[in-house]
Amino acid sequence: MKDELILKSFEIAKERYAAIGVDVESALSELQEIPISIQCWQADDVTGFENLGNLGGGGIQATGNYPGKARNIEELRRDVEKVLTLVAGKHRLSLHAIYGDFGGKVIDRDQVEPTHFQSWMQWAKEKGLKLDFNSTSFGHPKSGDLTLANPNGDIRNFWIEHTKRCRAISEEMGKFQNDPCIMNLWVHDGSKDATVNRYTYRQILEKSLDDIFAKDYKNMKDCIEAKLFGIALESYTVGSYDFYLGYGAKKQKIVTLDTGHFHLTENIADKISSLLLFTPEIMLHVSRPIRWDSDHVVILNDDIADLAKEITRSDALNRVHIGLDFFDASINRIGAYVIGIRSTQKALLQALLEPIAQLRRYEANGQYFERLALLEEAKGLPWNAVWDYFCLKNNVAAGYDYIGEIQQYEKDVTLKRK
Ligand code: RNT
Ligand code: ZN
Repeated sequence: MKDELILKSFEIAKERYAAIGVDVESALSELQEIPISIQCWQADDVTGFENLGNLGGGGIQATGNYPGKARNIEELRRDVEKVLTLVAGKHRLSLHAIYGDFGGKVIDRDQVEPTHFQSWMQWAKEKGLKLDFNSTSFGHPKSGDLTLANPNGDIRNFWIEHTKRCRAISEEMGKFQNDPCIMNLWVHDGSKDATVNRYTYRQILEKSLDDIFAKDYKNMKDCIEAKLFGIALESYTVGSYDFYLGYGAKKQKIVTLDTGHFHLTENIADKISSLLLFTPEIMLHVSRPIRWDSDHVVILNDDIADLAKEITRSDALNRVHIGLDFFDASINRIGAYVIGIRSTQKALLQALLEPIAQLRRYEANGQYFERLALLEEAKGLPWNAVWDYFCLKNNVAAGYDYIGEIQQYEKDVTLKRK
């Protein structure tokens, strides 16, 4: 796209927004500072680099076999570096425990240590990235249907040990990067068919969590992620939303809202303002469920637009961590990342450009026709001209210019991976 055209459109957009009381420059500087926590697992279809052989399962599944997935740490880093050249802003990378630098050795999950992530920390520092972390309960011989909620003490303790170690790793990451590492805890625990022990498993999970969280850390933050159901675990999920909301409110832990983990018509955006009142912060896993928790690439749809607006309307950008959680193995994976990250940023930009002062005046006056009319008209304001300018200013491809760059990378790099 021609710079001149972007600049011209931007000047007009700025005037249009100013007329409705919106300061475009301050929206831009806010957007510049919002980090997106990028999920490492889109690059390799959630396989990881353990030398145990990922068994899959655990209620999740990447579908598709598009060529060129990252097969090792070097390839994954290179892909992420490419992605970063196509998105503006300073971001974070979210690692799962199975992505450690195990140097060809077999390191079981109850043996993971900060040293296995040393090279990640170093690399991230060089790239200006901060790291986040996740314990990994799936894809392991001991995963089964129950991990932290397992009545079998041997299996349960194995996973408790794993999760404790993941917290210690997160603490080291946080210390190293001088910024708290956000550690997400999600376990698939549940039952395919009717269970008569709902209470028992939840009681066990609560105990396991208490044990895991017993140690206080300064450089990491804990998040707990609920889910409606997993594949082959359709009837019951131990860590349901009620469970983690209750636990989070009681123990002041961050609840992770994954946009694919609710009934499809449930409004996730509406949860923001409630959680902010009762839990310290919020972690988001932005995803796009199609008919189920399918983890499609995030696009700029109403769900994401509403979610972003609820964050800015609550003035909570500093209390909501925005992470992505999609993994589509059926399309170019670099492209998947770039679309998902940029769409999330677009939603945030739209939210930052909302003529909120005027909308609130209307509402205070009981002028509901006017409020609805402005909400509708705001959708058509030239936010996209502001977006293109944001890209230009950050020296990344504006508009659809990134398509060609990704095609080139595919030709030069990913298609050569056989
Ligand atoms: C699964 C959860 C979880 C995972 C990642 C890989 O349904 O959303 O967050 O997707 O940890
Ligand atoms: Zn998730």
